[in-house]
This record gives sequence, structure tokens and C-alpha cells, in this order.
Amino acid sequence: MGRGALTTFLAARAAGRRPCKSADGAADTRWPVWRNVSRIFCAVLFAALPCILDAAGAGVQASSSCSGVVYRSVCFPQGPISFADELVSFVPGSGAIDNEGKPGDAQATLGAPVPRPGATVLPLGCNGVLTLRFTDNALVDIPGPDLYVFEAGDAPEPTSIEISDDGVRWIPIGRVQGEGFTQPVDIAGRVSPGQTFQWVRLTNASDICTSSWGGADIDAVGAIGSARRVSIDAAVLFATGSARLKANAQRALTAVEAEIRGLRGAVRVVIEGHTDDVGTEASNQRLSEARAKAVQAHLSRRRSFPETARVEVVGYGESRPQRPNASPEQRAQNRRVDVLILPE
Ligand SMILES: [Ca+2]
Ligand SMILES: [Ca+2]
Repeated sequence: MGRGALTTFLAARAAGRRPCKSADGAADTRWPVWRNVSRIFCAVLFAALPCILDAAGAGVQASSSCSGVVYRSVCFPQGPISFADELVSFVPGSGAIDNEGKPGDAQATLGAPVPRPGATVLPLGCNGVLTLRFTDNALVDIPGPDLYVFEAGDAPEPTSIEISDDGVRWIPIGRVQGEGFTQPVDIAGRVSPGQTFQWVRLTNASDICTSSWGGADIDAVGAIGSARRVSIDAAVLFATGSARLKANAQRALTAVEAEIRGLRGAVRVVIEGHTDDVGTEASNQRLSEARAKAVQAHLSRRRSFPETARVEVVGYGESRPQRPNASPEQRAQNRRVDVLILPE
């Protein structure tokens, strides 16, 4: 490490910043030699695990300019819940193998990006399609980038992005190709204000897929524009067909009520009612609206909503199932009340 680099390093420490990586991540690609020297310096001088993690790209700390956590220089205001939670499906394309000739692990794309080296990623392969879902959060449009695809290959390849609010109807967002490890995506102009999305679909852009190792290597997918989502089983709140809260319903609402009470600043709270597909569409629509209103009224009586919160009630009937309504278990999962907490 040269004198200039050492001065920069110490200045960063004095300023309370983490010196292993620049604020915009430029050091990772512009000065690879200094990056390695910095890692050794960090390990020897401070023996600090967070420092090593940061140099490796994990980025798990809040910073002065980020209210959540930073992963590889990208701020995720809602922290670890920002990332995709569930693998819906993966259809590998040709050449969907890693450098050792092994197929990737689609589960590895869930959760936060993994520190490298040794990161497990998913090669999409030529025409490969990966569908993921957010469950404890949802994607929403905010000013600037809303979604990040963490791509781990040395030569990131174009990937088409689609999003959906029901897993059936898909909105094409466009094609992304990052110059580094992250690929920012802005959904503005393609969605309605305040609309939330749980599904994301990544498809390898086949027209440029020419190598034997086709497609991008996906590490993680995170929503920087993220709404907190809490789903409550309707069976613990209501009797069958009823919109009157059970006597002990408060027990199931305690956790989300505590979250709502803790909200600060301008936020939007949306209470959504959902049913399965049993009965008529019209009756399910009425029931879902009535149940969402019952939850909102109950929380209002308890003065749970901060004055700065804008509260909305929506009934979606049977139009947004979480599962295909193909079994009693799946129908039960679709009967629910969702509470979404969004940035204003
Ligand atoms: Ca999540
Ligand atoms: Ca945006």
C-alpha cells in the first residue's frame, strides 16, 4: 500500500467511513491491486470481520446516507427483507452450467447477495427463465432505481426483466446489462403509482447468447423500492364467510400493529382483503372489502395508525391468489388479509 493509499485509508477511518470500498464501489474495478492490498491491510491491522466482508462485497452495514443496509454499494432501505424470498420456477436454458460444468442452484438466488469468492450463483443458460417472488416485501416504484439484479459473471449478459402483481399478467420492464456486478432497473413509466409487485421474471436474452456458457449468472434480486408486506391468515381473523373479527383476532394482529405504531414520517398503509375462488366473484369481492375494512376499523379504534400515515383499504376478491387454488391447502393460503407499508 502506497503512502497516498494509506493516507486515504486513514482519512476514511477518521471520517468514520469503511475504507475497504469506495462509496460508489469504483475501487473494486478501477484499482484491483489496491483492493487486494486493502483486504490484507484491513485483516492484519484491524482483524475486523465486517471489514473483510465489505471488501468481499457483502456490505451488511448501514451507512450515514442509507437508512437500511448496503450491499455492494447499493442501499436497500428495508434491509435484508428487500430480497426475493421464494423460488417460483426455473427453466434452465442450454449451457446453464457454471465454470466447473455443474448446474446452478436456483435456491441460491434467494436472499441477499453472497460474499465472494465462493459465491453460489445460478447460470440462466441460453433462453433460461427464472421466476422469483417476494413474500415479506413487495416491489414498488420510487424515485430512481427500484430493482437490482446482482449478476456475478465476469461478462454480464443482457437479461430481460418482467414483473407481475398476480404471477399471471406480466409487465415487460426492459433489458438490462450491467457493467459491473449490479444491474439497476427503474420500473417508472411502466406501472401505476403505488402499484406493488411480488413476482419478478428474468429471461436470458437469447439473440446474443452465443457462448457455450449461456446467460447471466444470477446471485440475487433485490427491491430497493420496497414495501413491507405482512400476510395474515383469514382463518385466524374471521369465521367462514364472515367479515366480523373473531374475539381473539387481536392476537394475530399484535405484531403488525406494533410495526404500524412504530412508523415515522409520511407512509402509506394499505390493508388488502383476499379470498379463494370458492363462491361467485361478486360475493368474494364484497367479502374481501368488508374484511379489509373490519381490520382497518379495529386498528383505528385502537389508535394504531400514526397521524402521518395515509391508510387505504382495498378488496381484491379472488383476483390475486398466492397459489393456484388447486387444493384445500392452497385455497387456505389465498384467504388472507395483507398489510402493506409503503414509502409515500
Ligand atoms: Ca424479501
Ligand atoms: Ca423508480
